[in-house]
Amino acid sequence: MIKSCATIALVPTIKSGPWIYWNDLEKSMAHASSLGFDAIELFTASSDALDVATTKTLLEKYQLQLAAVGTGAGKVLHGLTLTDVDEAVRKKAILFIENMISFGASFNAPAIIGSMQGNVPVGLDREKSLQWLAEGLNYLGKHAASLGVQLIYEPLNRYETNLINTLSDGAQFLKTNQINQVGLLADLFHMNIEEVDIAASIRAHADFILHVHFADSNRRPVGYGHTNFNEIAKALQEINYQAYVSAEAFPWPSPQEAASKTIDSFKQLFKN
Ligand code: LER
Ligand code: MN
Repeated sequence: MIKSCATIALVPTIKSGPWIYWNDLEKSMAHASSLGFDAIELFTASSDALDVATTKTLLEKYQLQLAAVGTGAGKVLHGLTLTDVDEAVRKKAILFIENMISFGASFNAPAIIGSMQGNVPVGLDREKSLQWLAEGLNYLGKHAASLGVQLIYEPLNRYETNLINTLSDGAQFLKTNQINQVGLLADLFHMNIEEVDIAASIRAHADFILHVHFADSNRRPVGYGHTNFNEIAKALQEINYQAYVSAEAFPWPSPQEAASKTIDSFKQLFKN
């Protein structure tokens, strides 16, 4: 069964971005739970931003799963990426993500590597950046596997990275570099910009997709843009996708209405 999820941003210094709920963990969980969401996805400042035992108690109280943890704060707050030209920065990026993987593993939740992949800097050989990315993902994938969790790599649109923008390039990259313990994230907002046919790409890369970010063409909640979701939902059902569609969308027009629109669209599309 495909499961519903809403994102919660818990980094007070970050004031805007594509997350449904903001800053108050318990209030956000109570609201998501009251709407019938299956899970939450967390965006935290670091691996020790939340106490594991307290978070487990809240998940239990509100009958929610932790679907995934984002690692992007490593870049936004500290400028860390896996492809920085400075080896010391790459090492710090790996450690940041490694700790985040361990935090997620306490809940059996995978970590997501999106913006922490970085970019090929102007003037640098693209192959060098891809080699650093492969080394980082390989090492981190093994760490995740040793803790019994998946690791999720996310192709982003061209305005956020010049490394890998499509599921096809992502799958090819993982195969070529024999990065066997890492799968892909299908973010429907990025895919709306980069893919020729979103549903066809989902079908073609079924074996790689571990997580879906659920947002409309304009990154508003599903139903507030012009993406045609019927074909996409059909494709996810056809490939027997069993994980989360997680609303990583702007809190528009408000967090509560964004959550509500998301769950209505989810129910309509997946009828479960
Ligand atoms: C960033 O645009 C994004 O989609 C995130 O999930 C990656 O950190
Ligand atoms: Mn995303």
